[in-house]
Amino acid sequence: MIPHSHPWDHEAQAADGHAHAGHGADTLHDGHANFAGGAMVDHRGNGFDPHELVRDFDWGRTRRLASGRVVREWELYAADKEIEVAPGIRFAAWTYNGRVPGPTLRCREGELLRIRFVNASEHPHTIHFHGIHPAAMDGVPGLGAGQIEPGQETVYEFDALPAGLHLYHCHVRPLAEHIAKGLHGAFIVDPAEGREEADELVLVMNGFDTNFDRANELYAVNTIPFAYMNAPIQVRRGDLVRVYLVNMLEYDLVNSFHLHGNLFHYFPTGTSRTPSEFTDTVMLCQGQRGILEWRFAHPGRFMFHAHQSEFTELGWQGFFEVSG
Ligand SMILES: [Cu+2]
Repeated sequence: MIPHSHPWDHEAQAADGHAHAGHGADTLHDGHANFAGGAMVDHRGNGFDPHELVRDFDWGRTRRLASGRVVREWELYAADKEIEVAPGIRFAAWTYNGRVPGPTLRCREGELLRIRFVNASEHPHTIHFHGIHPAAMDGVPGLGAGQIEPGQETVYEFDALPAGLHLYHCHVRPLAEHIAKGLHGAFIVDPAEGREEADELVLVMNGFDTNFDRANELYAVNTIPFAYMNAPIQVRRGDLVRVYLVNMLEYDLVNSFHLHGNLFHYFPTGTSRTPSEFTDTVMLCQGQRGILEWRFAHPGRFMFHAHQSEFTELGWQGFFEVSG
């Protein structure tokens, strides 16, 4: 259990919460907020690493029908899995494909999508996708295949529509528990004409209720608190950075994303090619998502974090390290 007087270092963050360059390789003991004593989560033991999944897009397998249409297929399985969400803190997660968040499913507008879902968990689950599809493919108990019992499987099939940034999650009750235990992921439908070449990143905002009081003790992007403080996300000055940002946080009404030293163009749900805002902070309810685009004008380290300071201090913060 995590005590509410959490074990990591607030003062360090206050003293060193600014972007600066030339820090060298020692990212563990340079005074940034982190777990006490520089302790680390065992990513290998978890079987997934936030530094890899930030750029991991799962395009599935494709084949072409006689009509010329592309069918894109994935296999997802639900599995119960204990993961380490803070040093020494084990959390009984429910996962898609053994990771939290689940794979970032990516496809092109207009393709036919087929997702085989196998429930290898001890609890009933579904996959509910956001997007446009028939009711029977909605992944909700009582509709179509409904709730998928342990050991059972189903296939969700629908058109990739509309272009934009969407998400998927389990829709079995109690819903908050099924989402918060880890059954959530990003779902990207690229526009038919594509998007401008960019350094693309996926950031799924989540958190963990480690003592089952229906409030989070830990906050993060891509599951592991402080992961991108320990090892910043590497980007290059002048490159177009495109972030696919999804809020899956349970138990708190809102979440937010704030970027230091820059502003970004914001495309809510990624459905329009015209940004709604040029800003440095956006606020999202659960299920809200958007695409952020910007270029770093200066080298060095730039923080990004929730602009709810409580979330920041409980783990939802990171660095971009800009080279060149
Ligand atoms: Cu579920």
